[in-house]
Amino acid sequence: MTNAPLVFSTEVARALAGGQAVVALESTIITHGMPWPQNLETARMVEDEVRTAGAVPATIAVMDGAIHIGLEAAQLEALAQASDVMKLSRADLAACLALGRTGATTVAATMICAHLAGIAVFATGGIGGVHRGASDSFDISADLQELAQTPVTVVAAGAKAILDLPKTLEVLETLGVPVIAYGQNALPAFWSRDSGLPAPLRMDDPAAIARAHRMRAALGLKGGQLVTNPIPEGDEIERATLLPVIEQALEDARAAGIAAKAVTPFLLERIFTLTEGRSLTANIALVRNNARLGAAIARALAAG
Ligand code: PSU
Ligand code: MN
Repeated sequence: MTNAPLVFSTEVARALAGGQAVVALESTIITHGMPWPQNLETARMVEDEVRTAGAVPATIAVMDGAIHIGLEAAQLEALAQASDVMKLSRADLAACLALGRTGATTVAATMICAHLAGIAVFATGGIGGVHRGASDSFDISADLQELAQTPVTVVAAGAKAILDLPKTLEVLETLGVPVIAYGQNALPAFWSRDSGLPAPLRMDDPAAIARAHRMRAALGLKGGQLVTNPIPEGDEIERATLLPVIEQALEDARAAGIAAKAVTPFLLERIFTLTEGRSLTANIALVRNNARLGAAIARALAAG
């Protein structure tokens, strides 16, 4: 058991007590990844997607000195409109709680909280990774280290094309993190289905992903799995369309001197503007798609 200050929503508490399938959802995508009001609409749609697929959603955030596992409707709305929300990773989760501040959990922090709560599956949009120019900036997301040490299966649409994808794969391999493409050979690249890189592993069935999750535990292996789920065909933005936009956004970030935690939110916002909102539409579609796959994996795990 844990001494962590966890507060469960009624829906999630009941599901966990009954051994039902539960899917964790992050909150940084709400506070730092999407503009108001689409952030709230998306958060609600993603939760409903999980429910329709037969699992219970647990959106995770820090509020009022506690880690909330599952947010009530009013809490979700308050978070989506809040300003001065901390973007939490492993480094600042405890500090945010100690200070009584409001914090949104990134992939890394959501994995920590999900594991404390006994939730094994987590669906999101994209994970953080090795940033372009990391050999100078040393900017490598803490999400990668977390995947190496916390036993949660994370469903994402790949790493964002704003990152250095080959280096991200190399670091994941070094850290012993399985990177599984769902239903195809290629690693997906968030807004596009194909990064041009082969994924290290492929699985076509949620039950196989659940078996591999259990097998890692049986072998005593630390860490989670990264499942990369391609964005649905009708929703993707071709790589050729995105690459110049990404170059422009990176150039704007350099010119504005953006660093550290501000990089990813800045780039997402610039790409949203430069694609006249198309990137957001695609982002919403892929998160919903990941919620469905996460629910299927959670159901396979709950079925034993
Ligand atoms: N996926 C999205 N939008 C986001 C993120 C992921 O579709 O905003 C967030 C996640 O919370 C991820 C974080 O953990 O970006 C990575 O931030 P950084 O590069 O600073 O580690
Ligand atoms: Mn970073």
